[in-house]
This record gives sequence, structure tokens and C-alpha cells, in this order.
Amino acid sequence: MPTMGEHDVSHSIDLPDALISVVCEAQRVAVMTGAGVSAESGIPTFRDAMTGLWSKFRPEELATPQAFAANPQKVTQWYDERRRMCLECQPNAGHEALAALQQIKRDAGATFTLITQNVDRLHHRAGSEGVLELHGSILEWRCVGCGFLDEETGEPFAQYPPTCPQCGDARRPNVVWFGEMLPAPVLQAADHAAATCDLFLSVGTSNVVYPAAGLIDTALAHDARVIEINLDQTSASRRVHWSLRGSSATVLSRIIEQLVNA
Ligand code: BJW
Ligand code: ZN
Repeated sequence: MPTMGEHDVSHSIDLPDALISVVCEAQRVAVMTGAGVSAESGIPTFRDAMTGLWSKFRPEELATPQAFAANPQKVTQWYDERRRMCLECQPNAGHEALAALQQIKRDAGATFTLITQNVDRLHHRAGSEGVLELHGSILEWRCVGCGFLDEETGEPFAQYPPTCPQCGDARRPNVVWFGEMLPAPVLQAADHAAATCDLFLSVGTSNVVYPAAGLIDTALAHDARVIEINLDQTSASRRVHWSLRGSSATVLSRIIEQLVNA
């Protein structure tokens, strides 16, 4: 088991030298993000007690294939509202810091893989490349009949569920609901990145939804250094090398600042 290092970055913004050295020297970096990274862009998380989506809505009534089959109008209307809200939000300093880290690492000849559970595409809009979207994208909608897939604009749909321009069947958001398989090539690439990295960052995720939550253990099992960044403690905090308590925008920006001044 690694030695735990708790560090409250909300009060002191100097990060340990040893942590900056590890980030600086890493040759194969994998980062996994969750809803906390987009919270500072105004996109609600899922499980935060007061503001999380699952504090107001029941996941089994909205985020399962059974819910869609039972009430496609309600489910697609809810997802369409969230889709348009995501398009109105902007990437924050946390997304930008991760795009900068990718550039720094690639310039130094290192590999960098960004794995996200988020469906909002804010990493893409901040300039990150090759993002592995484990849970799909809320901007894309897929026909349940012929598989036609398209990325949507900010306009609401004319009807719910929206219909397919190719075959007229219903369309659904191209996200992964509970009980559905993750896209196999994406999960395989994420597993590979976690198993071969020397540094793994877990940022803004409660780490409770599998198989994404298992990636941190894959990285630990393969002797990667692991850094967690979260406002709160999570089930993974005691297993990682550094658990940094603070907002992802603050902590990631600080890492980049100390890295470029190192
Ligand atoms: C900040 C911050 C700031 C806030 N800065 N931090 C093994 C064991 C047990 C169960 C299972 C298992 N394998 C599979 C399952 C079942 C299920 C599962 O894991 N259930 C658990 C809940 C127990 N998994 C699945 O069904 C998956 N499919 C699958 O495994 O297929 C094979 C299979 C099927 C059936 C049986 C067995 C195998 C699919 C999972 C799909 C998840 N989909 C969702 C919805 C996507 C669409 C939508 O947007 O509506 O994905 S659920 C939701 O949770 C969303 C997220 O991506 C995901 C993770 O949430 P995340 O990102 O961690 O957010 P939060 O809110 O939980 O946490 C935010 C964190 O940020 C908090 O910690 C805050 O403190 C922090 N924070 N502000 C830093 N500013
Ligand atoms: Zn179709």
C-alpha cells in the first residue's frame, strides 16, 4: 500500500516538491476526470448532497435503458435540457490546465492520456486531444433503429423523443446508462493507459461508478504514482500517494504554475 499524503490545497497553495518532481519526471501520464472538473463551469455533479443531479432526480427513472423504454419523452426532454445547458457553459481553468499539461508532456516526449467520465465535451473545447469518453457524449444523439449518429447544435429538438432523419425511429443521447456496456475500444484504451502509466491523476470524481472506478486500482497495481484531486475525501483517498483537497481549477492551475517554474 502506498504512503498516504493528505494535503489541503484550499488553505495553502504550495504543493510538496516531491509531488511536483513526480509530475515533472513522469513519462507516461494518465488522467481520469469526473463531474467535479466541470462543476466550476456551472455543470451540476451527480452525487453532491445539495447540488448533485441525483439529489433531485432518481437515476433509475432517467439514466437507464428501462427508463427510456418506459418514458422516452420524459428521458429525452431531460437530456436535451442538459445538452443545451452544457453548450452554454464554458471550460474552466481546470480543463485548461489539463490541456496545458498534455502539451507540456507531449513537448517533453512523454505520453499523455485523458480519460473522462464526463459527457459535456468541455475537455475538447479547452483544447485537449484524443479524449477517451468512457460514458459517451450528451452532444451526440443516436438512432435506436439504424444507429445514425450526429452531434447537435444549441437548438431544442422539435419533438421528444427526436426522430431519425434516415429512418424515422427514435433517437437517444449517446451516453452510457446504468446497466449498459461502455464503448469497448474506449474502455480498452483507458485500461491500457492506466496499466502502463507511471503517473495517474484522478480528478473530481467520487470514484463509485464501475468500471471507471477500477482504473485507479489498475494504476496502483502497476506501481504508478497516484494523485487524487477532490474537494472531499473519497473511497480512493486512503489508497493514493497524494490526496489533494481543493477545487480542480485551483489545484490543477497550481500544478502547472509550479511545473513551469520548477
Ligand atoms: C470536485 C469539485 C471541484 C465537486 N473540484 N472536485 C462493479 C461493482 C458494483 C457495481 C457495478 C460494477 N460494475 C458495474 C456496476 C454497475 C454500475 C455501477 O458502477 N454502479 C455503482 C453506482 C455501484 N455500472 C454500470 O452500470 C456501467 N456499466 C457496466 O459496468 O456495464 C457492464 C455491467 C452492467 C451491469 C452489471 C454488471 C456489469 C455503466 C455506468 C454508466 C454511468 N452513467 C452515468 C450517467 C451518464 C449520462 C448522464 O450524464 O446522465 O455517468 S451515472 C454518473 O456517474 C455519470 C458519471 O460519469 C458517473 C460518475 O460520476 P462522477 O463523475 O464521479 O460524479 P460524482 O457526482 O459522483 O462525483 C463528483 C466528485 O467531484 C465528488 O467527489 C465531489 O467531491 C467532487 N467535486 N466539485 C474538485 N470543483
Ligand atoms: Zn435511424
